[in-house]
Amino acid sequence: KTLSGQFRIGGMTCAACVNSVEGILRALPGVKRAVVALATSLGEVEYDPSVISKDEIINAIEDAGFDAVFLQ
Ligand code: 9UX
Repeated sequence: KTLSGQFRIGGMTCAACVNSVEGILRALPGVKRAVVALATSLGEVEYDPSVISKDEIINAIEDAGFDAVFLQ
């Protein structure tokens, strides 16, 4: 099973931030795909909910010093 989630990320001010957040997300177990856009501050992940939860994804981003809120 794969779910798709979109979230808004605060605190990204350059392209290296985007690469950093994408790298963090893609390294998480259960995350199959992650794309982050600097212009819109939006991220989209496809993940396996039996491996990782939305809260764990949010926490990983916040642990790296960014803000994150799931939209759906
Ligand atoms: Mo750019 Mo992001 O110099 O934390 S990497 S602002």
